[in-house]
Amino acid sequence: MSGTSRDTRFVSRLTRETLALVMAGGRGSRLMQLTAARAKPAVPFGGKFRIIDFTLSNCINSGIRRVGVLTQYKSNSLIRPLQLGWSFLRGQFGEFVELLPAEQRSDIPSWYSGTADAVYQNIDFILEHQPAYVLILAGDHIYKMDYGRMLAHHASTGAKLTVGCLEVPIAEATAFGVMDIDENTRVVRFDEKPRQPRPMPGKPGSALASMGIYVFDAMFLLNWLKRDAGLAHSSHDFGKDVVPSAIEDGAVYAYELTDLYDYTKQGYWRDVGTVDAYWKANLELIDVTPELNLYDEDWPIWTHTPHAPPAKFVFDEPNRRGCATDSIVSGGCIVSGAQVNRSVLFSDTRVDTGSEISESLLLPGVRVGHDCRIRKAIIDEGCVIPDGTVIGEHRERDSQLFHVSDGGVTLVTREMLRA
Ligand code: ADQ
Ligand code: ADP
Repeated sequence: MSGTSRDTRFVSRLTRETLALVMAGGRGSRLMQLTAARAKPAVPFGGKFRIIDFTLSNCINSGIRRVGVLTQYKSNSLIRPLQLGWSFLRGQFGEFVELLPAEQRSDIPSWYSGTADAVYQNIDFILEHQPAYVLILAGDHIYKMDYGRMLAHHASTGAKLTVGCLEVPIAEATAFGVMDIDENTRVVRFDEKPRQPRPMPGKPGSALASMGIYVFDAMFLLNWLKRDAGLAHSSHDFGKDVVPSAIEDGAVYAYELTDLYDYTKQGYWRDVGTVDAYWKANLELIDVTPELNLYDEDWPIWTHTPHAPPAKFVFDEPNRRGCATDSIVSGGCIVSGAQVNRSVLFSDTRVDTGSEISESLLLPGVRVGHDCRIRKAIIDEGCVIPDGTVIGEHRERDSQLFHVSDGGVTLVTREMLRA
């Protein structure tokens, strides 16, 4: 037992000496019109959360309480939710979640060119806090991860840089940084988005993919950022430039994502970067025992919760039950004489008499009129769907008015309804 408590203190020291930087500036263009007006990390997810809440909750739950959020594209969409939901760390104990908008770094006139440049332009922020370790994270993935374990791995291998990774199907690996590791988990090769990804030894169907998250020794990071900034041919990106060059120093190791409660299993992780993947990851939450459990009290997902009355289901005369089955229904929703099945109703949505909703996501504030039929759709924030609308039954007609994904999910936004 004494070994265990020593290990715990060893990890808590590491997390206390860590500064996390969450990169939240990418556009996420494959989410189509969902990111026309907001950054990908600000996209609503799971009924009441936003995508970035998962990364930030991982930090807090891991005991990392010094967090900077680097924003760029549509930073306004992140400012309000972060101020409202994440200002409970007020800095009294040196704990904070702080927004770092790109435009504040006025001595460098350009916008960030790559992820390494984004961090380089915030070098003063790192120097100010003097961390021993810098944890660089992406704000646009849905996952649960104890970063303490990754830090412990970093410290025990003697790494200068540790790359978080996971096993992915080889067919999907072209979208990732793909690495080879030796028996000590040292990275011996790293290819960013390779055309022909190399399989893992003995596992022809899988590749070891970078999660795009990194633990750096702070000094090592600062040196690399300065070196990379001076290279004219560099795109100043961690995956493209910094990691592949740094492995030549021999001090780059890999840490594989494990489940929070079962070390032998890979943990839950989803890139919700496409309309289909976003739709699917939301619907998976409805499963009886979903892989991503939002009800786990040991690993709570924090968010800004708007004041809203409880959800309400109304029996509308003469004979219409208002009900939702196999669904997630958030605060402020009213389902009146309508049938909702296998769907996620985000905060403050209304569905009126005679309407039928299935396999759909109604984002915050959506209003669905009466006698609508909506199937396999994502209805964006604030849309007002007129009475009698049918979505998801005539693909050709839907694609003229809305966006229909390869997987047949219809995305509807306010702009499309206005057109
Ligand atoms: P990509 O998925 O291409 O590859 P990238 O576009 O570099 O990721 O963005 C990484 C993260 O940084 C995202 O969260 C994005 O929002 C953010 N970001 C991008 N540019 C930014 C900027 N200028 N300012 C602030 N934030 C910014 C990366 C790695 C791969 C790895 C995948 C895993 O390069 O090796 O496999 O992530 O998804
Ligand atoms: P996707 O994964 O859908 O292609 P990303 O968020 O990964 O979208 O963006 C692709 C690249 O384009 C990233 O390197 C990102 O930083 C860059 N990018 C997107 N929007 C902007 C922006 N407004 N300013 C600067 N870079 C951007």
